[in-house]
Amino acid sequence: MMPVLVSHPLCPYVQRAAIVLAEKGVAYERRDIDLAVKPDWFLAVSPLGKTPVLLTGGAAVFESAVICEYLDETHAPRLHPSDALLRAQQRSWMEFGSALLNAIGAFYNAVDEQALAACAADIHRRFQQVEAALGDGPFFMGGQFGMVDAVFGPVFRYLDVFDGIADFGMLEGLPRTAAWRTALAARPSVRQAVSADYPELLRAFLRKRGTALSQRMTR
Ligand SMILES: N[C@@H](CCC(=O)N[C@@H](CS)C(=O)NCC(=O)O)C(=O)O
Repeated sequence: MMPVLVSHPLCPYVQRAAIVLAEKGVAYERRDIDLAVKPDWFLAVSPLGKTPVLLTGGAAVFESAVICEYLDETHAPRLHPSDALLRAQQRSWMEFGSALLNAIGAFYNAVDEQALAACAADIHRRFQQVEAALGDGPFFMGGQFGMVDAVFGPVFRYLDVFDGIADFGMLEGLPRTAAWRTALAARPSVRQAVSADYPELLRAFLRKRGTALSQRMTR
């Protein structure tokens, strides 16, 4: 039976799994759920009540990093390097990508302009750390697309929508990171990880939150 990726249309963690599945050419069914009204069948397979979950081989695998690692161990081509230390570094930067997603959440939930500016500066600082860790590209570890790339494709997708609202300077003075963002945006696996209406769905989500960013969108 085809694996099922239990998903939410806006979830960046789902996108990681979708990108890895696409890089490996694995056919799968994507099943979107409403996280505001979680169905019982979903709660039965998702102990933390979160997307993504991969239903495969009669089992449910939850947590996006675990799903990605499982897919990497079971389907070619490998996205992780064979060297243990390089692999550990990739995993470290995957964690960094998760922390960056939390910082992005803090940014779009900021209640006033002062907090919004502080969050934007925090994100810029984190991208400065990325800039220092990036090699010559086009991908995180060089020529080959890897697991850190799968994590950052969804991160940069937020910036595409933020850029349409205002220039928050998140990548200011960071040319390597900007080039990496461009390379990821062109990658077919990254492009197909969301539906065509993703930008509009994200804008609608952000507009409704009643935050400083929402106010910027209605000005
Ligand atoms: N650490 C989890 C995070 C997943 C996550 O936060 N998913 C969000 C949607 S993007 C979710 O399902 N939230 C619903 C909830 O927490 O009730 C992973 O990497 O899979």
